[in-house]
Amino acid sequence: MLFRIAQSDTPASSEITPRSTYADRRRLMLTGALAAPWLAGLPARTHAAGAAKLAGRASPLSTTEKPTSYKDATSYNNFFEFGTEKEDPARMASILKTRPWTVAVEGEVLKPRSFGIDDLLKLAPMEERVYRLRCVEGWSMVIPWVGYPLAELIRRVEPTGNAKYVEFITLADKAQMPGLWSSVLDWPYAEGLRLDEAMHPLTLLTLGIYGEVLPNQNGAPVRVVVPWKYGFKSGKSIVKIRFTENQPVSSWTRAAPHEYGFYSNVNPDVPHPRWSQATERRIGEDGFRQKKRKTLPFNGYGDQVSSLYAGMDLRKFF
Ligand SMILES: Nc1nc2c(c(=O)[nH]1)N[C@H]1C(S)=C(S)[C@@H](COP(=O)(O)O)O[C@H]1N2
Ligand SMILES: [Mo]
Repeated sequence: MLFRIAQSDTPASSEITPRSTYADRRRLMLTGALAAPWLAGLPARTHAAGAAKLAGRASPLSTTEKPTSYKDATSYNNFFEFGTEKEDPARMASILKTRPWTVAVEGEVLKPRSFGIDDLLKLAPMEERVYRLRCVEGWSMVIPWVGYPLAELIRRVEPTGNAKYVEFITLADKAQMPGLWSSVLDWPYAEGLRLDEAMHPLTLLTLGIYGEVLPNQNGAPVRVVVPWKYGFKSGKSIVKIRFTENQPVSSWTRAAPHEYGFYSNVNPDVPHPRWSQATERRIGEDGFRQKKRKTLPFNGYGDQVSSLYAGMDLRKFF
């Protein structure tokens, strides 16, 4: 049984959201535009059966690129807690219990506290941010994420003057996550950002995609999305957010420090030791003669974020 989000919990601003046309336009043309339920003002039924709606107001920070299909975005995933194959999370993550759920916020903050998932759902007005996400493996997607800036949460816990970094710890429960029996990574999956990166308006505390609550395979019930960094920086199913003075060690850095640095900004000029990062494959465009896309510095978000790294040698701090 999937839960419903009570209307009264939903911020008013999210109720005036124009329904975005994430639909695969080609498919739309094939099935006939008039058949598209959202054009008739009816709820879209193209997604997960019974999934709760989670709307967000359209954001000027969204890309105008065509979103990846819902099917691809929810069936080609990295979520190693459920296995290392791309189709494992969609097959295995349905057993994850996402309620009740709490996120403990601790460390260098004046007001440490736990947020229940219902607290997080009404903490700030929901926005829809259509962002590119590029995996370090060399593929990318465009996904309409629903959430609000992580800065909204950070402001409420009041970081101390010692807080320089934010660490994200994600769920590690062997009873629900078969991938934890493998030692491919050190569990729990941990990631980190510098405080100013975490406070950046693009960094999204994410609770939904495509107008619905997050499917489990995409990191339910709450994850972060950091669009200018490789996908692994965007931890899923977060249970703890810790503010620290010292730079935390991420799971991927611990596993292979010369391959995955703390920053992991998308950078076509810094190849992964085992492959180039100059181009990428957009999921859904994998036709036989499909040309790869050029990878952009900071995944195309350079205008907004390059100032965070002024004066830094991004080859050294990869
Ligand atoms: N907890 C956890 N978070 C994770 C991962 C993971 O294995 N475990 N994989 C990361 C990687 S490598 C990528 S590319 C993105 C994929 O997000 P998506 O499946 O929603 O597209 O999630 C990231 N977050
Ligand atoms: Mo990734």
